[in-house]
Amino acid sequence: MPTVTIESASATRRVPACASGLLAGFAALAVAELAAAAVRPEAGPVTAVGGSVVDATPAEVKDWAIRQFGTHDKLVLQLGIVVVLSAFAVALGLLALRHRRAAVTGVLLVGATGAVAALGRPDSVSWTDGLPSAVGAVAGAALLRLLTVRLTVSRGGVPNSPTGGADRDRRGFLMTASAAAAASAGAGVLGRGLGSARGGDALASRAAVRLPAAGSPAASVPAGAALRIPGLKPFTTPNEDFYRVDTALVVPRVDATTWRLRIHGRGVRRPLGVSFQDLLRRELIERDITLTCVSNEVGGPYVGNARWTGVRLAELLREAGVEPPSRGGPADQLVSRSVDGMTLGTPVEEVMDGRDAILAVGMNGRPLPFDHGFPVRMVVPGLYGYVSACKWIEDIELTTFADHDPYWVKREWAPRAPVKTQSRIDTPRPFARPRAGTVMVAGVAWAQHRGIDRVEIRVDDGPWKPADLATEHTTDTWRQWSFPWKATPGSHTLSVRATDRSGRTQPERRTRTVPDGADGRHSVLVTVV
Ligand SMILES: Nc1nc2c(c(=O)[nH]1)N[C@H]1C(S)=C(S)[C@@H](COP(=O)(O)O)O[C@H]1N2
Ligand SMILES: [Mo]
Repeated sequence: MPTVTIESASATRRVPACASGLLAGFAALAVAELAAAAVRPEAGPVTAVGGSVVDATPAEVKDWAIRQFGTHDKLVLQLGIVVVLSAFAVALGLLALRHRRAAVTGVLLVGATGAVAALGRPDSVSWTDGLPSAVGAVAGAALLRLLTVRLTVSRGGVPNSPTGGADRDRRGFLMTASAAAAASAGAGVLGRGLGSARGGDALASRAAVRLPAAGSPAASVPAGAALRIPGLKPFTTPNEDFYRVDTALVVPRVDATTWRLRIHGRGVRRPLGVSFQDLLRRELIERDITLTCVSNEVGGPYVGNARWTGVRLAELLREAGVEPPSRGGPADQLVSRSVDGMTLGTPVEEVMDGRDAILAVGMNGRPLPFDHGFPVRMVVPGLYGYVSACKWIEDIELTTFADHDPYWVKREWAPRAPVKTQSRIDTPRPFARPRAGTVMVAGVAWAQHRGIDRVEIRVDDGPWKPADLATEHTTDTWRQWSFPWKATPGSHTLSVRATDRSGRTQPERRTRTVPDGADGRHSVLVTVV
């Protein structure tokens, strides 16, 4: 039964072929990771390809990903890339059975894609960023060749190891495969270790920061501004709980001792270069400001309130000779750029109109956490994060809206985006089952830099009734509210709406987050028992 023999022989070769492909892919990634640790952690293939995918993702899909996976979106993306790479690896392993040279070339091509992605990243500074993918691919290709030589069909159409040699071959394959797996694991672990050790200078520089007392401290939060109601988010968001939204697959670790910020561009009469120490030597201000993401859905979690310490951005701009457009300045857009190549565009007028636009060095009394922009970030009250809150900032260019589209504006988001008036019910939670009687409904409302004047609650289709507003701290912070509800048994929908100081009440109609923030009212369905 010669047919059966050949069939089963090829089946027994398919499993090791798949394994060879996977091992080659694993080795390629591990070696690339090790090389990236030496070159630049961000130049690793998964990070580089991931970054390119993030940049190419349409706003709709990105918002969907943020909704589905929240802050885990980046982990999901990287796992996705590893899954796709594994599928490629298996396919190439199988291909190697018949067309070994094509399969080896395939590995090199995948590596070339990684190298091109790494070199194309906005923060790529040198051709060496292409090395990790290239070196990894060469290692993977070599291993694939080595492992599949024994599996390859000889010219006669039967495996080139006749009976007797088969055992020896299997043993040889297993030994090579195990050695390769062990070496790859070692390279991967070593690479990761070296990669995090590289951030050592940044870690040490952050640990050494002593924030001087602010010359202009924040007003203390009035007792009546922070309600204590179970389930209501605290007035000041702890750093650990503060939402994080950015495109960084590897959080930049910037060494504050070598960090510098450049201010230059149109209408800048005296370009400035300032160090972290320069900033700390200036008068520091401390302000409570609520930051909101434009991707926050109605009722969503991407809003937080912190006490920011830093220098007045307008003051630095004036020292550089910048005039706002209303005083004849030629630049109407301030483009901030981060160390990872992100660009954000802020209206110069707003930054210089007297509001507390801050180059922040501190968050809730501590140096900025790495996740939130260490050593320095921008915060501008009243504007969504994507048009104001540049983290890991290193460059400020004065330009115009006509001349420059920053990152998000190139991707369907509006060039100008003041925060929309919003309110959220924190408690009861959706689908909660409170007992009949008085149920405390509570939440927050925000209209940064305008202020909240009224919050109202509606039960089902009943009339809007005023909620009790907590004391206003400043117009730049959110405002808590509560509403003692006489709950009767059954299913009920609680809705909230806020009115800001300009007299605008949140509209009923919901709009999408793209292009300039969601509109509409939050509601929660509960069953009173
Ligand atoms: N460098 C950099 N800065 C950035 C971003 C980014 O992707 N990269 N995202 C912006 C967006 S969309 C928001 S909402 C805020 C979020 O700041 P947080 O992560 O500290 O909450 O940072 C802004 N600054
Ligand atoms: Mo955002």
